[in-house]
Amino acid sequence: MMTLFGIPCSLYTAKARSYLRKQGLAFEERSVGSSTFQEQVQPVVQRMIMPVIKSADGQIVQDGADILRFCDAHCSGKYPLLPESSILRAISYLFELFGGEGLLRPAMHYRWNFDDINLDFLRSEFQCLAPSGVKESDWPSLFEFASGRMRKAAKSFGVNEESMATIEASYDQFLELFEAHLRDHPYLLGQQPTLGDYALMGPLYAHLYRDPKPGLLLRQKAPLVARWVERMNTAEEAWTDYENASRSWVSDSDLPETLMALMRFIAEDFQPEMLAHIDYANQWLSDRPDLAAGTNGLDDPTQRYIGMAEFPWRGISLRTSVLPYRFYLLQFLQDEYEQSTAGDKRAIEDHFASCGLLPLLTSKTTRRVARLNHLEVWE
Ligand SMILES: N[C@@H](CCC(=O)N[C@@H](CS)C(=O)NCC(=O)O)C(=O)O
Repeated sequence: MMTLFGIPCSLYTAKARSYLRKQGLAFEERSVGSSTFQEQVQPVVQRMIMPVIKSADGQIVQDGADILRFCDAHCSGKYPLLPESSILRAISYLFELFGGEGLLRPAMHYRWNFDDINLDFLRSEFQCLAPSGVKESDWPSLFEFASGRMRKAAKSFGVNEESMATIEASYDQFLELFEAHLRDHPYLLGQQPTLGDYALMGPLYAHLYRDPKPGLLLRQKAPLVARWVERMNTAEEAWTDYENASRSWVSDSDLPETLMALMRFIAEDFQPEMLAHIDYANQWLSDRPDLAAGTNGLDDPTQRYIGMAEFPWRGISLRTSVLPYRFYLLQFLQDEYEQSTAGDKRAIEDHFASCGLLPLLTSKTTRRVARLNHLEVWE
């Protein structure tokens, strides 16, 4: 049987877990604190990171995006990972990028800035991280260490005193738009979950549904989103909210207005950050003309950030960590666009342009990002 290594409160593990469950694939979940992970998996993936899967025949795959693609190619799940329409595939890739990377600010803010409500829950959650054999009396100091790292990560994603109110307003807007979309469509693209849905499950399940503070907020403000989260974690289909809805893909020529509204949200909320990160990376790359292919260009090959970029965001200024991993995800969207037929290419351009997303189709880093031996590297 397959093993998924992660923990319940891990954002990126939620993407892989939801995919495995929805596909009806059998697996067991083990902690990254387990001796199996520490002895057999961590030496292979080279860092403490989740999710990781070990397939029934012993293959190890790290990274949410790679796990889903691996399973889509090698396991017989119920649904294809992506629809057939190249236009809808491009949209699904867009939501994979946004789902994993664009909701980090509300996910981190609502987890780490409400200690009076969340902290006891988080202390309990983080116990799953404790390596086997660690004494109970050592849990508090382990929690201090692990939560300290996460609070620092929150800052590096742009969560601070000045940005908090804007993060909350932006998240409210996202919830309103997703709630409106789910009134008529069980999933982002209609009848079946696809890549974009699984990626959205990262922040929406692991933090924003489960943590006490945002969990209440989600149920109060967007009950259909809360039920989508629940539906995304079951193998069986629950049509109770959709008895009269169409059981088909959304039209790829006449996209639902509610989906386009979500795409416009991505253009306003996330695209400026991506473009600033691409500019930063291109300057960084041009400063390193001799950077060897197959490396991350840093002293530590497991390091995930290359620096900090500043950009205007909803009337304030943010400085956030630049992760080459985001360019890796963006490449799937751009490759789909470039490799589609002339007609599909025009349609993708039209849809993206009408949502203000054209720059994301064409803005690139001067070198591509690949994953090699479970790490991000420059090609
Ligand atoms: N791009 C990676 C991101 C994985 C990731 O950041 N996982 C977090 C937990 S949600 C982690 O392992 N953090 C460990 C750490 O930073 O020490 C993926 O999708 O697998």
